[in-house]
Amino acid sequence: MDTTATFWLPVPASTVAQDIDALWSFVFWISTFFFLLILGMMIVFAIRYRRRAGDVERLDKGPSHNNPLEAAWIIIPTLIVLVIFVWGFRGYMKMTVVPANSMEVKVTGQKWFWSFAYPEGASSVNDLVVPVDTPVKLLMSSQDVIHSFYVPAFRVKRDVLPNRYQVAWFEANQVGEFDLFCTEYCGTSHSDMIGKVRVLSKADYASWLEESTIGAEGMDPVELGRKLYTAKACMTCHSVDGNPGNGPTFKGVFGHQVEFADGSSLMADENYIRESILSPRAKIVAGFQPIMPTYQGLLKDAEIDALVAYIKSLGAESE
Ligand code: HEC
Ligand SMILES: [Cu+2]
Repeated sequence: MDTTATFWLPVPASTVAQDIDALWSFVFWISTFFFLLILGMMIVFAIRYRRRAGDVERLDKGPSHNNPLEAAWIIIPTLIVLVIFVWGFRGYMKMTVVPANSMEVKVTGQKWFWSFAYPEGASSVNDLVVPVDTPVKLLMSSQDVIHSFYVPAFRVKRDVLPNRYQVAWFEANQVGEFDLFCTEYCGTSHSDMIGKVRVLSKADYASWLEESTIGAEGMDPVELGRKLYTAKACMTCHSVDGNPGNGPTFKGVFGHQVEFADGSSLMADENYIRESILSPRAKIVAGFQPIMPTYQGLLKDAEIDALVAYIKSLGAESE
């Protein structure tokens, strides 16, 4: 089995990749062959049968048709497209029918990041972590606009829509890191939705899952908040080191006077943090765009408490 990238295609790192590549090569080389054949004949004929001096009276003397030749160019291409259809349809069925023993990961696309929820409550942002040699079913939906989930090495691509689930599956056949893209290039930052699929050995995956399972009872709220800060993608817009990003830094926010776009201001307390997470549009911090998505329905109460505790702890550190 060839598992390296070629000039044309990236590493075939999933169980369907070889099939798809073989069909792709078949179509590619058939097309190249006919392209060269037809173009070559056009050039040869144009030269050989060009109009020469004294040719005028020969114009009506050519053959009107040729039955064997016409039959050949109907039958041969029909057979070729039938082969492509049957081959392609089999591959399509294989890619569409999710194996019954698949492990399920919930994929959420939103402006502008991916988040993944695994069995046993683990979660991750932008990086999808999966075990090798295991069929993985992706149950995908979007919080806002259409996104498109694409892992070239797996030959898997699927649009991710709001208000309905889309399904895709793959089985990675080698350990490694593979690019993950959003290919819905109709908004400013889909092209920033770049991540990795990290394929781990089964043992490594099991320990990763254990480490990443959050919301464990009795966990220190600040510690839980720190994990949620990464797991729920707050870190894509908010830093904790004092530098503003797409959103204000969390450092020193708590207990400080926040200025809003409408000129009003308020001292940031627990309720303000909570409101900022659940209804980000209620008050817009001066100097920032209202781009924060609402986390209504995405965070449990205990998780909001933990985020508040974490942001509070950052306020204290800065003083
Ligand atoms: C897509 C970018 C983005 C993400 C993701 C995001 N935020 Fe925000 N957030 C913003 C922006 C921009 C503002 C300032 C504008 C506003 O008030 O809506 C903001 C404001 C805030 C504020 C008020 C800050 C202040 O200085 O007054 C809090 C608190 C906050 N976000 C918490 C969170 C938490 C917690 C998360 C993760 C669960 C999160 N945000 C995820 C963009 C984001
Ligand atoms: Cu996108």
